[in-house]
Formats: sequence, C-alpha cells, structure tokens
Amino acid sequence: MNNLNISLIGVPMDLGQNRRGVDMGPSAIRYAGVVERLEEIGHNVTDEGNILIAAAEKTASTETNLRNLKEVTDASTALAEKIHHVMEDGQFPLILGGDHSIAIGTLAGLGDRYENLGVIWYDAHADLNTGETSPSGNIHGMPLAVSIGLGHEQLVNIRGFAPKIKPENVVIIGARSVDPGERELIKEKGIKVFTMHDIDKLGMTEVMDQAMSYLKESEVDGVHLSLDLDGIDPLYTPGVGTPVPGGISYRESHLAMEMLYSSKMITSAEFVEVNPILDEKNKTADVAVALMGSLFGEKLV
Ligand code: 4U7
Ligand code: MN
Ligand code: MN
Ligand code: MN
Repeated sequence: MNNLNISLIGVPMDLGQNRRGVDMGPSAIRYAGVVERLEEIGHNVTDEGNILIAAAEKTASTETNLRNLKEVTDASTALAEKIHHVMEDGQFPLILGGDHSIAIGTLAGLGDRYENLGVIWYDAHADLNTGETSPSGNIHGMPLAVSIGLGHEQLVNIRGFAPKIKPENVVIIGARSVDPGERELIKEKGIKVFTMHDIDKLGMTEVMDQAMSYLKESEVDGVHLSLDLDGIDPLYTPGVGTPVPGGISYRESHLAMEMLYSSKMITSAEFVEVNPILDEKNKTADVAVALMGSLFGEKLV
C-alpha cells in the first residue's frame, strides 16, 4: 500500500448544517499540505478538484424539515458519480469535506462497487437521525441512517439503489453525543458502537483490534473510513461545527490510523467537518493531514 494511486476529491459542502465556513474545509486541508504529505510517503496523488456545490445564499426552500434537501441531493449525486468513475480507473478515493452530509454521496458512489462494504465511522456522533428523529433538521446528522436505507427517499435512493451498506457492517468509534432516536436505531439494527467509555476502559489498541475483527468476521470486501474531525477531542481539533468535549486524543487517533494502515483493510477514506472559520491557525486541517499521514503509511523513524 505504499504506492497507491490516490484521487483527491474536494467537496466544499456547508448545506448539511447551519454554520458557515465548513465549505472552506477542502481548501484548508490542501493548504495544510495533503498532496505533498502523501507523495512524500510514495503515493501518486491526483487532485480531481472540487464537486460543485450550490451557494448557501441561493438554496431553494423545501416542504420537509430537512435543510437544503434538494441541493444536498444534487451534490451527493454528483459526488457519487465522480467516485464511481475514479474507481473505474483503479484509483483510491480520498474525499475532503465539507460537512458530513457528503458521506451520503460517498457511500452511494462506493456502494455498488462492493458486495459487502464495511464502514468505520470515527465520530463523536452517530449520524443516525432521520427527518422524524432529527432535533435540528441538519442532514449532516443523517448520513449513516440514509446509507443503511432509512430517511428521506430522495436521499436513500441516490443512484437508484438502496441500501448502500448493511447496518451489521458498520462500526462507530468515539461516540459521546447520541440522540434518543439514534439510540433506538442502534439497538434495533444491532449497530456496533465503541463509545468513549469503551475507549477509556479497553484502550484504543483493543478497540481497533475488536473493530477490525468484527469487520473481518462479516467478510467485508472493502472498508471505508469516514472520519469526522469532531471524533477527536476539541482540544486538538477546535475547528469543527459541533464540538463535544471528552473525545479521542491526538495520539490515540494516530494509533488508530496506524493500525488501520497495518491491517491493509482500508479501501477509501473521507475526512470531514473541518471548519477554518472556527479553527485556530488551521490546527484542525493540520491534524487531518497528520492523520492521513498515519493512515497512508508514514513512518515515525
Ligand atoms: B456530525 C445532532 F442533534 N445529532 O442531528 C443533529 F446533536 O456530522 C448533531 O457528526 C449532528 O458532525 C452532528 O443535529 C453531525 C445534534
Ligand atoms: Mn460509470
Ligand atoms: Mn459526523
Ligand atoms: Mn460529528
């Protein structure tokens, strides 16, 4: 895995939530040196540029409580198409967000390329709300539900098939802010969750070992890493829209990425929710790029 052909896809999406600035995430991550960092390791990187996103000032109103439903649907469709095509060319998709609603498009693009795709959802939140359970109407709190086939039909049916992934192939890591409707869904669907309590108690090594064994037992034929920077403690990643204290540490996160690298399981990845307006001197984008270094095989010595 030291000479991958990586396609970088930027998704300057801010319509899945209601704070400005997360649309600048892809620029901040590029500015933090993602291309150079991955090339230094030995990978070939092609920057595919950005997916076109509607301007927040120009969005249509919707009859549902899902904020910017039409624009998020259009962007997800475009992103899914793009991913579908870079994979046709044998490229490893690395997606830069943007708010986490972009995972709807990512998984729609990946979903029909695998029989049994696994997903690692590294996040303070479960992102398992639907229009019915969402306290906010923000679609960035819904992408995992949509991808297992639950939620607004327009989102669920992107690219004409559903669900994109099976609930038993999902592992959430770092959860510490889960809404009542999400809890019910976790129970009902038997979704595997490693909360902060589990990380505190077992340690990150054991959590990652268990997470990876769990996915191996499901005989997944690929694993997508969806990493929300708010999974990490806001001490290290303050530039996120929905920070939650008591998160995963900087070193624990590196360890997790290093273990994923060693496992050779990861077949696509996305880094989301970097918001430069809320950040301190691009700290959060720097952490994102540092973690990508570990995920893609950077050596410490
Ligand atoms: B993120 C929330 F209510 N659950 O649905 C919601 F707490 O992609 C937050 O993980 C969602 O950052 C956070 O609005 C979405 C809220
Ligand atoms: Mn095609
Ligand atoms: Mn998220
Ligand atoms: Mn989150």
